[in-house]
Amino acid sequence: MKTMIIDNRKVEFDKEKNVLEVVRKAGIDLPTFCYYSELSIYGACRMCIVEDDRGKIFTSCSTIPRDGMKIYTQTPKLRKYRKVILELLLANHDRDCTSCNITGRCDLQKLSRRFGIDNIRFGEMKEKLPIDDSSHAIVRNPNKCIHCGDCVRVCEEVQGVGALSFTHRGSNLKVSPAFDRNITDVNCVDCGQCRTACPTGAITVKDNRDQFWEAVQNKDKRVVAQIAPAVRVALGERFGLPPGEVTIGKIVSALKMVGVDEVYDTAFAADMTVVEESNEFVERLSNGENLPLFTSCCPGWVKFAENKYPQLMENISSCKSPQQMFGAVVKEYYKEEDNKNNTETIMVSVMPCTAKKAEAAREEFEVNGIRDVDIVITTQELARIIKEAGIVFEELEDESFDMPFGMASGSGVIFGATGGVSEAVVTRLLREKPNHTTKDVIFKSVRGMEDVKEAIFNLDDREVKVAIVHGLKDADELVKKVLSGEKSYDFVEVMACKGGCVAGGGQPAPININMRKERAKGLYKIDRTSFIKSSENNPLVNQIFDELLKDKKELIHVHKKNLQKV
Ligand code: HC0
Ligand code: SF4
Repeated sequence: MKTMIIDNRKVEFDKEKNVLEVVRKAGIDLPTFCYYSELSIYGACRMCIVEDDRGKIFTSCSTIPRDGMKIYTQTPKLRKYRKVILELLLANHDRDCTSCNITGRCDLQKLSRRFGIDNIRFGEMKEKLPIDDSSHAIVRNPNKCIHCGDCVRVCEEVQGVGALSFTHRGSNLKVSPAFDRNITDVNCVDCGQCRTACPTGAITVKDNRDQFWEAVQNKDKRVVAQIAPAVRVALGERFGLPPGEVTIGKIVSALKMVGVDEVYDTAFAADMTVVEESNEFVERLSNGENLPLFTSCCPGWVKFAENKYPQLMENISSCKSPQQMFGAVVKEYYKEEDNKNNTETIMVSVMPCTAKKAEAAREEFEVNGIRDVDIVITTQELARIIKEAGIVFEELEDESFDMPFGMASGSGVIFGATGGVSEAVVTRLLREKPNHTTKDVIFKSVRGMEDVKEAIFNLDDREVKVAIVHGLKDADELVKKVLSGEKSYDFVEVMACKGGCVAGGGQPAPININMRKERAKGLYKIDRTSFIKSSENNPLVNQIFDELLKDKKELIHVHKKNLQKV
């Protein structure tokens, strides 16, 4: 085992890829703005500097650890340098902290407190730059940017989109879309992954809390909420609970307390999607058309495909995503009553995803002037609503979902983790053909965090090949292989964010691999203990198909028009 001496203590190391990781292993929280273990090393913020025994100062994130190395993490020189870096950053930073969207969670604010920056000796900020709030998903405030480049690298290296880059030079350096355009005028897919990496308030989630409060406080409106699968395993983190802790009963209680009339589970609509999408899949398998079938439930992926692969539009399932299906069904369910009583039903979605805000706003999700979904709030916004209302979340009693849409299968819940949609569809198809009992093998191959997963099963003596990919850069590579004929599949599940919705752009952040795994584990735990295992065994879903949707299947389908191409 190799060793280093850190602050006069011997520390063993093995596979740590840089000095910073060894220091952190030794239990010392070295500050950084621009270090993410999953991204390339940029070494720009210089907060992670250390000093060696000859007085040389260097960045620990970009230095490979060597056996016998002797370093110090807290010396008078290091302390002085870190304070100057912070002062310089603050001098160029819009310091309206009291009204900042992420006050209390901002790394610049936290480190300024930690290093005791009580006054800033350097001049005032230059003129303020315009805020870009053109997107439904995110808001960019360049006045709060510290040029760490985290958003640029996530968008390029993980998502393969490259919507953001460094522009201009010297003191005019900034991060923005090319030619200073608005984010909506470039190929951004609204995934919000840049926001999960941003250490300050330079990129934040678009805030729809005001619309939420207006709706719940209007007595003429019936406010119906749906809660997405992944919210229940992450919201607790904002209240001190560990990632993966299931808090769904408390979430229902909290929504009721703030005035929501009816609370349902998006997993119910995920069950509907499983039934409808597997019918569509079996039909395509039998006529051999438009294969592979690509899933349609992730709006970040759908927009990415529209921008880059318009030729795939016929391959993407025509099923609406569960969010939109649920909205359409609830609005239809209450249509007559609302018309008779001159009332209005408002559908609020609580989602882990920023792209769901943009999805809900798309032109095609409106039937006869009625939108499927009216307001989308993220896990983050719900946490703030709960805090604003003064609710002590940790102490809430559990409440159950309302009826008639309050029952979901375990299959519907695992949609929130990568591989979940495929597992649910395969479960359904195999249940109908009980002779093909290779289930265990298949399910092991669809779960987990590998970048691309594959599963093969037999259906009516036909071999069916499934691929699962998460993170758009990996999805892009897989699509290229499919289009070139290098790979051949029948069913492809794509989720834009690494890990699936559990790591969506609206979840508590920053998000690391351990959090993704723990949140996914929480969903699988619900599946294990759920009363209904498979979507087609959900009696309420069957009733909706037999009655409400009997001659109205078009309500849960969408024909993409390639509207958003840039
Ligand atoms: Fe997901 Fe969904 S699983 S996309 O990740 O399909 O956001 O959690 O709600 O719509 O159900 C997000 C999560 C959803 C939808 C479902 C799907
Ligand atoms: Fe890139 Fe996603 Fe951020 Fe858009 S929302 S800039 S696609 S990371």
